[in-house]
Amino acid sequence: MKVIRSEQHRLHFPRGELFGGELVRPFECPERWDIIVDRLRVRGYDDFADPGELDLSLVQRVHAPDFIEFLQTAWDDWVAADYKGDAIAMVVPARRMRQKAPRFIDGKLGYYCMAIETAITQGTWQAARSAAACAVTAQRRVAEDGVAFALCRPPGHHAASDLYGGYCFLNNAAIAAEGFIEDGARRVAILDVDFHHGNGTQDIFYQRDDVLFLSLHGQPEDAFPHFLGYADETGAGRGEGFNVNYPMPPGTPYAVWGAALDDACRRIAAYAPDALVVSLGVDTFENDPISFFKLTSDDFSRYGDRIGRLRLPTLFVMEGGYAVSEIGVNTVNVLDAFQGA
Ligand code: Q9C
Ligand code: ZN
Repeated sequence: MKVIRSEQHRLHFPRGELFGGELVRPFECPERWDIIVDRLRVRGYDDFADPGELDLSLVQRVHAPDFIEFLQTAWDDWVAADYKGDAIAMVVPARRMRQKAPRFIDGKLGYYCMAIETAITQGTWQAARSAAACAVTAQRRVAEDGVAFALCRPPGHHAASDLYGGYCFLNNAAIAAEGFIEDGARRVAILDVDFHHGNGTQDIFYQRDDVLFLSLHGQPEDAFPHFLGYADETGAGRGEGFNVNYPMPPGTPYAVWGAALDDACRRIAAYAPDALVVSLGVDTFENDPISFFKLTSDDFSRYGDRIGRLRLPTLFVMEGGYAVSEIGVNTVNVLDAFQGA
């Protein structure tokens, strides 16, 4: 299986993440990427490549022009305001306030932000671009090989057309789905197995019937992103019935999670997509520091096999996973079992 990854991910690593009222070392750290690469090599993956130049027209199909412009200029605006730290949103357009992008950077950050733990730094835009380029380059590879892995960092599934946050800036999986459609796919399914609800991906495709979105995640009553991901969110307009959420409670074991995955896989098979994008977050792991499901490392093999038995052209896109020492084993267990299915 071809692995597309970029060293440019290192350009994004904020000094701190706002967590529990403290600035802590970000959970979404560069070592995540290193440990996945190490494990891939141990398991015999040797076909690594850099991404090609990012096709901005695909990014523009997913993200609003003013949002792309914001991501490109936010750091320079922040520095021009003479701030010394990383760029963090503080004031957001809450209920009954005007939803209008202001001129000053503090206001812009809040306008485009869905969760303020996520800081923007000097290299954030370049790193986000490289992750999206990985997704698109890997997507093009699926036509030849039937499968590919985009080792994206930063992740993408919380990013909506005009929102960043939850460690995400550009929605890598959504951009890749648009790549499949540009290459002739009539239907694409996106299966989001990250612990967190893929609010950005859901929102981007909510009104569409050519992209089926399914997400297994911690229920919004208890889990980030808190304000989307309920089971009654089923799509709108032509998209009605093409959005499927599986919210699950704290302590969910594989017996329950795997049954939800099986239901999702049956729906995907019935939809008969031309391609499948898997938003692969491994923060469902029992020892993840910020999540509450109870999957074991062996369970990642179990579900990799289930996805493999769909026999679909499949793109894996890396999302979350914060138990850093086990992130490699858990991620590669999915890929190995997929290939062995
Ligand atoms: N107490 C991804 O996995 N903070 N993003 C959660 C929990 C944000 C996760 C705080 C988590 C974002 C791609
Ligand atoms: Zn996650």
